[in-house]
Amino acid sequence: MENISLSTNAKNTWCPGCGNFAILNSIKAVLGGLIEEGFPREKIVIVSGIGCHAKIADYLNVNSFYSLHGRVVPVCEAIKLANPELKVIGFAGDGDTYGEGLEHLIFAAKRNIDINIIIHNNRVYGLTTGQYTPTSPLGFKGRSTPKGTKESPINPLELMMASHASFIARGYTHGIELLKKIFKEAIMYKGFSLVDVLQVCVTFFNMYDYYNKRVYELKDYSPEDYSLAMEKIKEWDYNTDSKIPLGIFYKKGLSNDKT
Ligand SMILES: Cc1ncc(C[n+]2csc(CCOP(=O)(O)OP(=O)(O)O)c2C)c(N)n1
Ligand code: SF4
Ligand SMILES: [Mg+2]
Repeated sequence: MENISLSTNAKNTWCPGCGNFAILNSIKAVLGGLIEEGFPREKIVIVSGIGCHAKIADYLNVNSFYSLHGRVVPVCEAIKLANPELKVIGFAGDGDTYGEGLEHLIFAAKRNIDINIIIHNNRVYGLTTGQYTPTSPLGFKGRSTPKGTKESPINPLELMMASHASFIARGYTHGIELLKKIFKEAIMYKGFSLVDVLQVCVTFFNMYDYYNKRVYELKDYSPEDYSLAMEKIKEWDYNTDSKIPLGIFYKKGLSNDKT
């Protein structure tokens, strides 16, 4: 049996307390488990964008492709089309994929390409030091909006529902067990899967207190019901004080022919 270490020698430069550590540790556990069960490590490929999240490619010892800002999804699609046997996982930022490159996400969902996209949704541009993104709340004060943004955020999960995504989930970086469960199911799903992770950026948008008071896990819930999924996805619109459901909102029972 292979000695499964997915760590690398790269120096980690994320800020102490950054939610990206939870994503890294969860994915290491899930991929390590898959490899232990016999899935060939060489058939796993990860793709990252540009941003703090993207450094995950340096910290995970599997095949990886560091792409361009906003271009995680087309690179994942191209790899999958070139070799459908590969398991392709994209790690993207909220600025990276809900802003620049959003059209790729919509079409990958619509076409049901068999890739897994994980969004480190810290609702801010972390690497470039704190500008607003499509998921920053109304009034967000950052480097580019010192008086507060006048735009309301989008709910990316609602957008994914409207784009016919087959698998839609939300995780949170404070709660690694749930994150592992969601990642495993999304990675094993045959079809397009999107996991939006509320990833706290402690330096530019520390939302731990806000999230900790509101998050709850979906239980006794059927993810195959489109209307119910839409209702749950709309429960929190990224702006309000409502509760924030976590888990798998939607999962189509039968996926189409992917490629
Ligand atoms: C085409 C292009 N546009 C803009 C940039 C500058 N840029 C680098 S990272 C970044 C934002 C990163 O924010 P996000 O995707 O949310 O990732 P995070 O750092 O928060 O993980 C921007 C605008 C770039 N590198 N390339
Ligand atoms: S700036 Fe934010 S997202 Fe980037 S490493 Fe620091 S805490 Fe994490
Ligand atoms: Mg971001």
